[in-house]
Amino acid sequence: MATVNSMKITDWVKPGDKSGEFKRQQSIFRNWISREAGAQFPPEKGRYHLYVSYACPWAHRTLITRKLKGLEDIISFTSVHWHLGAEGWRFATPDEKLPGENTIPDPLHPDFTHIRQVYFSNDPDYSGRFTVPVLFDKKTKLIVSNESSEIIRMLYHEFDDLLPEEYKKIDLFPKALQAEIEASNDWIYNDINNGVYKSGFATTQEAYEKAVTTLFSSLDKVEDHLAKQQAASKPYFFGDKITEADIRLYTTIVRFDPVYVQHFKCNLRDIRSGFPAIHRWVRKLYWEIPAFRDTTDFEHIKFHYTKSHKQINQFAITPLGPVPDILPQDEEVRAVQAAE
Ligand SMILES: N[C@@H](CCC(=O)N[C@@H](CS)C(=O)NCC(=O)O)C(=O)O
Repeated sequence: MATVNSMKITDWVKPGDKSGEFKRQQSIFRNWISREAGAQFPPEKGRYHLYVSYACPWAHRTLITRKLKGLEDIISFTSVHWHLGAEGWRFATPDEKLPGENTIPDPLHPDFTHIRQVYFSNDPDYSGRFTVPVLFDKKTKLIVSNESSEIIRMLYHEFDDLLPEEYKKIDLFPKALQAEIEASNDWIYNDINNGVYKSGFATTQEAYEKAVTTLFSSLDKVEDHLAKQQAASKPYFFGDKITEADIRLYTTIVRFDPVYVQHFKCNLRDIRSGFPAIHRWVRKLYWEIPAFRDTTDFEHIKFHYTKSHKQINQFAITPLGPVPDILPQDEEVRAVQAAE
């Protein structure tokens, strides 16, 4: 059985930890692509590769950003298979037909079967977790970064010299909003993005209740905020342009009803019946912006969580609902329709 710091890959809470709380580890590879002269990792077309999983909300951030910034021909990517087993993420085999563009064997290392081999090829003594996303430099064969919050920021402007004007001008982290975005990232990460995991992986009642009540009070805060924005005809988190705040919140919200409500016990309410402004916002992104819809794969998402986390779902049965995974923009659940 594979171990990480004497923990099994599938131990989400350290065995014997009396708090029962899930604690996410820090990412280890923290280099930057930079267009400054002499940079170790300069922006170049075709040089970098993203290893992602369509299931993973952190990796999903990088796929959305890559597409919003028009970097499809500049940065290649591979998605792993949706199943996370005892050896961590694995690549699809050549005979497997899986949904999602580029869910294929590792095109850079045809003999690699697992993401862990990419980590060990950089550091044979690597003792952290084998997480996605991984931003890989094909030229030096080095991992640039395995931290999604930093990878997305490298994509905002470092490649701009290679991009046409229409993409160059897309600014997902505008100066005037940076302080507000940073402030919202802080509580949205702790309470919502990571909050669903803290709720789902908790091994004590206390740890679960603390996480789930914090999660829902922060969802209420998001609901109030988006309702005010929408009342002022501003569809996105910070106005009428998409920013990092939308990307980071979306990847959790789009998974909420299909997975987190039942699998992670985040069930005080669901989005479609309990948070009208969030529901409007997430559907606008999904249905109107291809960078969101085309990178969202509900089969990877549902199968990954329900068939990988055996300690939560022993028989790996994937619930059929909710139906549909996401509602069309002009349709509401019956109770909402009736109330209208
Ligand atoms: N801080 C990292 C977290 C990434 C992360 O935890 N990814 C999960 C998938 S959702 C993973 O690969 N987990 C595998 C493992 O922990 O063994 C980031 O944001 O890039």
